[in-house]
Amino acid sequence: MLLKEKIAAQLPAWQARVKSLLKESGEVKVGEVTISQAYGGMRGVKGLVTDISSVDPSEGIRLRGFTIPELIEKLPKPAGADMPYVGGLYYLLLTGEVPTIEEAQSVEAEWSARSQVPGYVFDVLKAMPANTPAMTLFSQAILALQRESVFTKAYDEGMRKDEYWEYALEDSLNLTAKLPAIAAYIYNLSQGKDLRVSAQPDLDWAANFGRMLGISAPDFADLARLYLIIHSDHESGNVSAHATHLVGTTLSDVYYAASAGMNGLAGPLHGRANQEALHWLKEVREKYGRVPSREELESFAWETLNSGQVIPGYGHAILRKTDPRYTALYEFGRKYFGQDDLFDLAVLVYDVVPEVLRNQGKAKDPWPNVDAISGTLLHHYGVLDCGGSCGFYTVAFGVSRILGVSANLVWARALGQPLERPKSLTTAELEAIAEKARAS
Ligand code: AMX
Repeated sequence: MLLKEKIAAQLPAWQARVKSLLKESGEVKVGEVTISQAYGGMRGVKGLVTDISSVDPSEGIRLRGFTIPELIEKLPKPAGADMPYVGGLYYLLLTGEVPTIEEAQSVEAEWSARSQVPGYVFDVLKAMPANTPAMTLFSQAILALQRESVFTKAYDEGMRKDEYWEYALEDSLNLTAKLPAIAAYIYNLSQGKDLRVSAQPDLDWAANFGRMLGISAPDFADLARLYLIIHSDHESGNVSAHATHLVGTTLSDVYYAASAGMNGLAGPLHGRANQEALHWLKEVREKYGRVPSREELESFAWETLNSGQVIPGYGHAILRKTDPRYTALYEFGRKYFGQDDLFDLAVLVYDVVPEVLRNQGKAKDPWPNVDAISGTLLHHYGVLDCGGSCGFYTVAFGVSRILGVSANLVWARALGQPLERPKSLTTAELEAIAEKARAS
């Protein structure tokens, strides 16, 4: 398999690079941890490594060094499409090289060949009560598939350490290949339909996702490609990436680890913010019966803040400027949509809410993240969302995120990243450290 050959060829140089860095500079400090950081969600603690993506506070995401506009320009596209093959992005994440069209298509072909979802997975989902949250079903489906893990099977048979990554790669390919069909089944189930749609081999992974959701608008395949590219990775400290990595370090396989990551993505401060943001926009529209004036919107935003809630889709733990993923989706909507109430409202919110948040003076980042707008694009094409924790939109985010987090797992196993086990302290120990610092 092409991906395996590419990674195998790169691996000795990477292993030597990491070995020499650790040998020569292992004791060099990369930062200090303060008591605020220990108590404050470890913001800014530099304790993770990934070469797959990086997030600069002002510039936002780079995947293997490329910004989103660069990815759209450089990655190969299906004939007649405006947006690239997601298979090409996955190739880039895993190898660091921009693929040729044939290389991108080889990933798409791998996915197509591995896309059949075993019937028992659908049976598990179908057995759940009708109002089960979509993210619970998604995580359950991934966990149900765990019995297919070739990594765990090979481990049981005595696989060597230097073979771990090859089996992790097999698991990543096998799982990601099936995600569109699993997600679409969950979506259709939420609409009361027990529809098991198989992938169509002449369509790429993202176009298949659109087709399985039953969305026939021709531009939806391009939106799906863009959406599934931009949500794939956001360096390693975000909750879905970190949870996946953490679980993977125990040598739990890609299925166990990705399922854990999806449980983190389901939280309202993380991936579920995409649904929360859409609902917030719908509430605004419902209250005023139209797109409101700036003054009305400002007053609605203050009502939200004064009731102790966050404005979903705004703020970020790392970013300090508008999220480029927001910009990419905004530009897509501007290009493809005529008038669309919710999209237009999301754009007006961008004009009003940052100033409100600045005036409130709490959020370190008053700018929109990807979730402030992403729901309006899915909504535009008729992807239905039942709301709250039940909603499907976070599942769409998860389909993409597993590309990045599982690519990271492959490299974590390839570079022998060990069991993650930071040290915790008691409050009394922190007080003693503080006392000593005061005295000196
Ligand atoms: N609305 C209201 N208050 C906000 C806010 C927002 N959008 N963003 C931050 N704040 C508040 C925080 O709740 C915190 O309040 P507190 O002091 O009373 O606890 C204060 O501002 C300082 O927070 P921060 O340091 O700026 O942010 P953080 O790193 O602790 O949290 C995040 C980051 C994303 C959780 C936060 O900005 C937030 O809750 N945003 C809304 C939810 C959201 O959009 N999440 C999606 C993020 C992207 C993703 O993961 N998909």
